[in-house]
Amino acid sequence: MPKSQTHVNEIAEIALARNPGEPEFLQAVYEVLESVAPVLDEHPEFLDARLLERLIEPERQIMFRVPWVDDANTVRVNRGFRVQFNSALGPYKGGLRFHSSVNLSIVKFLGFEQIFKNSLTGQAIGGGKGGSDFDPHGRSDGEVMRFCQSFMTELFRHLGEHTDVPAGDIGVGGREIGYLFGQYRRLTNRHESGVLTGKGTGWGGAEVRNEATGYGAVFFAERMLARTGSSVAGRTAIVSGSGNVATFVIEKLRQLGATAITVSDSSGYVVDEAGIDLELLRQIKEVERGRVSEYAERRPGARFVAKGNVWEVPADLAFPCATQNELLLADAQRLIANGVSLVAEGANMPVVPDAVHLFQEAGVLFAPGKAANAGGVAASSLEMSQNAARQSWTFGDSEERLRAIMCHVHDSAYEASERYGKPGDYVLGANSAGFVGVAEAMLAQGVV
Ligand code: NDP
Ligand code: 2IT
Repeated sequence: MPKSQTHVNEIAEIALARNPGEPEFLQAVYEVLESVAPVLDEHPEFLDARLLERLIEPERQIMFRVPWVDDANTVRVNRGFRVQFNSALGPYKGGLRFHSSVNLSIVKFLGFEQIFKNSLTGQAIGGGKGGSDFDPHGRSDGEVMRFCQSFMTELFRHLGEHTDVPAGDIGVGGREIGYLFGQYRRLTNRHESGVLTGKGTGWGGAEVRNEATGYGAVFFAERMLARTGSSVAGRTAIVSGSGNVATFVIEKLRQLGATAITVSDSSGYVVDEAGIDLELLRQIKEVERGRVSEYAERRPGARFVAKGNVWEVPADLAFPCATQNELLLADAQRLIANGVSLVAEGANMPVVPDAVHLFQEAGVLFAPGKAANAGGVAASSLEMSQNAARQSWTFGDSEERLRAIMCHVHDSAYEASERYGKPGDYVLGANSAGFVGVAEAMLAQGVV
């Protein structure tokens, strides 16, 4: 066995021994380890410096109590997390997730993915992630505000524009970022715009940050298709989720002449063959904070399928945009049988490893999340630049910069897939290109 492969196997064993009971984190680590042996063959200095062993160990992990009082005057206690994974390329950067399923394994998997994603963007941002097991569903604005204030009352001491810069993720959107920023400002007596991204455009937020993850995923898909002489125009798409990423995937697909026909949430999915009506969806999800089933009730011709999943619906393109491990092997078999030609991960790690392999064997174009959904964090980095320079750029200029970054991410991943012997394997390409960027920085900065 080549030395590189023996080393990778040793690192996999160390990961398992050090992180028992963390299946999502181990899944994310193994997926990267599967790609990096050819990089170590080319760069034995990475192996000698034991960079992989350092990479899988977060620089710092913070866990804290978040006490708050609900509307019925009952005391509630949640757990808060921030995993500051790697700062070789820049301040820790990555979102906050508020969802009942959040635990250390999930925050670590997300933080680990973020290192490679952020490296791929070419922006000066390190990797981190955080969140809480707080469930915002059904909570009043006042409850969400009090929770955010309590969360920030502990987290603020670990943040800073040059230290760690959170943003949104599942359950954390513009409303939550507003409350978090307000509390940070009160505690520090500093209007430090660059400490959080995803802010409102009237108070330091950047144009296109809100749209960026979804738009970026479609730009990435369009670039993949262009390589094969095709495009999204005239195609149908199935999209899972109905939050930030899903809605802006749908919007950009429509602008480019494709039709998205599904959305979902944790209770089921909606099919609307005429194309999802975004105005109605936003009214229900963002204004009323309701469920996708209400969309089907109000939209003639649409139907709601309780508990099913969108992968049952035939289409040309698939964009999983809800959560991790939401597309299983049987779903991949079904999609392939239905003739899907491209799958792009808007969410982080939504497709299980066996299903990824099956898509690749079947010749389906497959875009891994750490490349396809990098537009969100890339636009966050643009927001940090604007905050530092006390500027704000126009929507058109910002969207053009986002498109250019997604082309760069695509081309870096594609070129790395060629270099390491599997042209068009974007998993190999994204992992290896992302790894080389951060590994070179770590090597240059010594054993720290
Ligand atoms: P939102 O909170 O805006 O939306 C999440 C959507 O996914 C909701 O429709 C939600 O339905 C559904 N969902 C969440 N968890 C589950 C679950 N366990 N089972 C079924 N459905 C679920 O989040 P985002 O759109 O921001 O994030 C979606 C994905 O994209 C996540 O994987 C996130 O990490 C990733 N991502 C987000 C970025 C961003 O900028 N926001 C950037 C890059 C990646 P319900 O309301 O029923 O829970
Ligand atoms: O998964 C992700 O890349 C995000 N949730 C966005 C992170 C960010 O800092 O904008």
